[in-house]
Order: sequence, then C-alpha cells, then structure tokens
Amino acid sequence: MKFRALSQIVPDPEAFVSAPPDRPQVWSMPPGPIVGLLGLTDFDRMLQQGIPASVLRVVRAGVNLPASEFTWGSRPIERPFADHVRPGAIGNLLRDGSTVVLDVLHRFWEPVGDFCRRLSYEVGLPASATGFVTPANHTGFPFHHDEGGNLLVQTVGSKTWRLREPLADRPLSHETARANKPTEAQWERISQQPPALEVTLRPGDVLWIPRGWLHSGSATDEPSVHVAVGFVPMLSRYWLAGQLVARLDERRAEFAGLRDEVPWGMAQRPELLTSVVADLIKELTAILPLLDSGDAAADIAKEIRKTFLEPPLTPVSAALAGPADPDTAVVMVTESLFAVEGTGDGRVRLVQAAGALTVSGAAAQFVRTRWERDDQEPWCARDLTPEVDEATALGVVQALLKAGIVRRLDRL
Ligand SMILES: O=C(O)CCC(=O)C(=O)O
Ligand SMILES: [Fe+2]
Repeated sequence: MKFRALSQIVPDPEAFVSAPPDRPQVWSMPPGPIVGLLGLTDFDRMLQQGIPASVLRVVRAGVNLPASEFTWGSRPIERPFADHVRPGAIGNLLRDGSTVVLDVLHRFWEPVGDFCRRLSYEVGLPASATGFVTPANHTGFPFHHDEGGNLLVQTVGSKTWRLREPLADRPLSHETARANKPTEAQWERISQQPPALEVTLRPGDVLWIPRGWLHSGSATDEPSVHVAVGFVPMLSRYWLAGQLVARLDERRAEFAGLRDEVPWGMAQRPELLTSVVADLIKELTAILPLLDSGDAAADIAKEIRKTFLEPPLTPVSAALAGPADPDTAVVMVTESLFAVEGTGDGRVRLVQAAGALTVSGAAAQFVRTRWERDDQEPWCARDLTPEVDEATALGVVQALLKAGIVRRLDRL
C-alpha cells in the first residue's frame, strides 16, 4: 500500500492505520501539498457557483443560524435557486464573527473529494470532510465531541484548540447523536481542570482528535480555515452485531418463528412482554450460531463498500464526446477498485462497490499490472497493441473511463 494521501497529513501512516493513537496528537507536516485542499478563495468560488443551503451551516456564538438568514429565500430570484446560499449574506455573517461550515465537502469540492477517496482506500474506512472558516478572534463551536476520530488539517491562518478527555468511553454514533456536549453539571466539574491539550495550528499542522475527545477552537488574531477529515465509527462491533441479527432471515427454516407478530396489547402488559423477550433471547442464541460467518462477512463487506466515495466520473463527456483516441492519455485511479482478482481462466475482475468489470485477454494482465503499480504514469490504448487489436484496446479504455477506473490526463 502506498500512503500517498495519508502521508501528507500523518508522519507515520503505517503506525496510524494499524493503531490510531488513543490520545490527541499534533503533527507539523509540509504545508505545500495540503494547504491546496481549501483556501479562502475556494469558498468564494463555491459560493459563486451556487451552494445549496443543505450543505452549509452558519454558527454564531455556538448557535446554528436559521438558513433563511443566508439563502435567497423570497428575494426576487429564479425560483429553483431560492434555497441556495446568498454570497453577500455570508460576507456579512463573517464580518459579524460567525463561523461558516461546509458539510460533506468531499462530495462537491474536487480536491477534497479526490483526497478523501484516496484516504479511504489507504485507511480501509470511508473518510469524509467538513470545511470550516472562522474570522479572527472568534470561536466556532463550544466543547463537543464528534461521531468518530477526526484529523483537523489547518490550511489558512491559525486556530487555538483546547481538548479535554472524553466524558464517556468510546461513544457510538447514535449516542453521539443523542448528546455530544457536556451537561451544565459536567461542565462545572471539568472546567475546573486545565485542558488536557492546548495547541495553536498553523498551515500544514494537523491535529488528531480521537473519538470522544471534547474540543473547541478559537481563531487567533487572523482568520482560520481548516478541513476536518473524519472517520465515522459506524463500523463498530455493535454495528456488526446488528448486521448479523438483520441477516437471520437467511436461515429460512429456523427463522420462521421470528415472523410472528408479537402479541397485541404488550404495552399494557409488561409481564407478557417479559416472557416474549425471554423466549426470543433463547431463540436468538440458538439461531445465531447457524449463520455462516464467511457468507455473512462477504455480504456485509458489500454493504460497507457502498459507503465509500464513488470513483470520479466524467459522465457527460464519457457518454457523449465519442471514443477516446488510441493516443488519449489516461491514468489509473487505483482507489476506484477494492480488489483486482484473477478468475482462473486468464481474465481479471475489477471489483467496485457497484459490481465488477471483467477484462479478458492480454488487456487483463496489462490492467492488473497498472493497478498493482499504483502510480500516476500515463498510458493509452495504443500501449495495449499489438497484443490487443486497436478496436478492442479502445473498447477497454472506454469501459474503464466509464467506470471511473481510469481518468483522462487532460482532466487532471
Ligand atoms: O472550528 C470549529 O469551531 C469547530 C470545528 C470542529 O469541531 C471540528 O473540526 O471537528
Ligand atoms: Fe468537532
């Protein structure tokens, strides 16, 4: 595995992946490659292109402002645009000291999307990103914890972070959704203690906040932009347990009893419910061992793959712009595939979240080698000839382009 993305934000990627630190860490990384993820003018460009209000939040003094304060709303504007963000409003809110948050940034800002896709491949977990801009001398959010571990990547200006130990052991996603801030009583107690860590991040600095750790950041005397790259602990053992129970319907015969409705009126008769629950626990204990762990794992792996970012597509040009020429340069998008498997008969299966593409003949080995090399070397359909005839080679490149397994060099 080449850690092309992770090595930009973590000094020892192998150690990080095999055992993410359970205490906060700060690393100063070379700023060059990472400050390009998100800058002030990138925010401007996105606003100019049109951002739906559903992906942007404005937070003033720790409180989310209603979207009506920054959308076009009822102002005279083309109707489909009414729920988009009004750029001028954002400028005023920043002048007022608000923090602007871009959610699911990996979905609509290409540099961050490419980075997260690669990072997900290297880490083996879906990674997502959120962008934050805070004006000088203002605080974004009060102390809280997030769904999973976060890598905060400072791209512009500086922000001072204070971190405190988790209030609960390894909180699960649904627990975080219920409560992710200290109660007043908790705050009274913990605020007596100094923070476990206080650090100011500057461009290129990265802060690892492990799952559950409370954090709050304030911009220094200059504005701050950071990208929070998150690893959601959806894939906990608790989640896996739920997945197994959900798969009990594969054991048709033994499962039949679970189809029964529970007796009506149980809400008024807890003693009846008690006996139903006791029976069910016995039944589950008997049925669970009948599940085939290999089958369940294969199935669950498919579900997990669906949560990774899709390959980068160029759907319009791939569909309409005619065939690529035999000399059109492409590069392999290694991270668009989960695996490349030989089928035993000389063909290879390129495994993606939504199915697989099979390549046969001399092209198969060519594609496999390119994928294993995991480099950014350009190649073209002509490189497959004469072992593969030109029309077939072109067809292979077309199919790979359509699936996002390669991308055209002129689109990089
Ligand atoms: O910048 C802020 O105030 C909040 C950011 C944050 O909590 C995070 O990146 O996880
Ligand atoms: Fe946070």
